[in-house]
Amino acid sequence: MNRIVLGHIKPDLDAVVSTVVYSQIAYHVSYPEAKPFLTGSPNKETRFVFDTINEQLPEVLKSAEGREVVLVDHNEKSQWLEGVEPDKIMAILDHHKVNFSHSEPIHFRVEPVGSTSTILAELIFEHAQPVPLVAAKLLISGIVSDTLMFTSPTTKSIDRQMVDRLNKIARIPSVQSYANSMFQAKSDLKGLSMDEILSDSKTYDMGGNSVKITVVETASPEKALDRLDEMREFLTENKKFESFDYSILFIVDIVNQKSIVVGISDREVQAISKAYFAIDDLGDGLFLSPGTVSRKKQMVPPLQEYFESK
Ligand SMILES: [Mn+2]
Repeated sequence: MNRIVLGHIKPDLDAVVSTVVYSQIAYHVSYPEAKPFLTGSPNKETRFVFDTINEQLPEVLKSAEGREVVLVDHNEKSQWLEGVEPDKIMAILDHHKVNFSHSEPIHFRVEPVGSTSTILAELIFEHAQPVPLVAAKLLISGIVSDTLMFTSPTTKSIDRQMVDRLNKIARIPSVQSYANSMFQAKSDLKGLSMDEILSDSKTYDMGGNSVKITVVETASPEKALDRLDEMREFLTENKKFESFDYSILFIVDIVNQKSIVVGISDREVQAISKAYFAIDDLGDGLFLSPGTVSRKKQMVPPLQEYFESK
């Protein structure tokens, strides 16, 4: 088959799960069939889940050139794999802000829910299709990962409902302790390069400034803080090299629901201290932001507002 299904670049677990499950169910839910590929190397959480479930990961694809594509867990061009062509996009399933237009009607389903895995689960149930055991386990993993076990403010009640329904098939004895092991796997930074540790970044235009927001989600912030100097150095070099105006790092403690915000130079420190309300200055360019876990809902809006009113 020439048609492929892809997640966003720097794929997270939800993106990978969505491509795999999509390829298994597309035909049964009247979507275009497609073969799954990875858009980059999988993170430790993703490896843990696929190892635990004993499912093979798709191969990494370097370019989508010449292929018809289905996009899952993203729609914006900045997130596409190299070589994706707009008029070869056949379908999109996503839960992010829409920044996409197309000259032809395509399969397009975007919902404000906690994960793309949630939407895939809905699709299967709507079509009254049986859920394969592996798909049920993968989808639970994707939902739990993106919603941080339902603690992220992006969580909707449908996310919990889908996990409950899927677990009638998957029969994971305790989804909470399964989630804890996923988060532990994600927090293990041993043997990872800075490029890998800091791979979860997105760049925004904020009042004419290019602002890069990098997120490290961890169940053990101390492991991340051990490598703080390296992180600062990497982000400083990266900012120079890619000429961003600002580069801000959030080390998110997903167990205790708080972030340590890292300013890599004076201008970032100033922006952080002015943009965020109720933030504790810990000194040395570090700030504590209680309750902050979601880039989309909590990190971006205050900064956006700050830069636009500046
Ligand atoms: Mn997602």
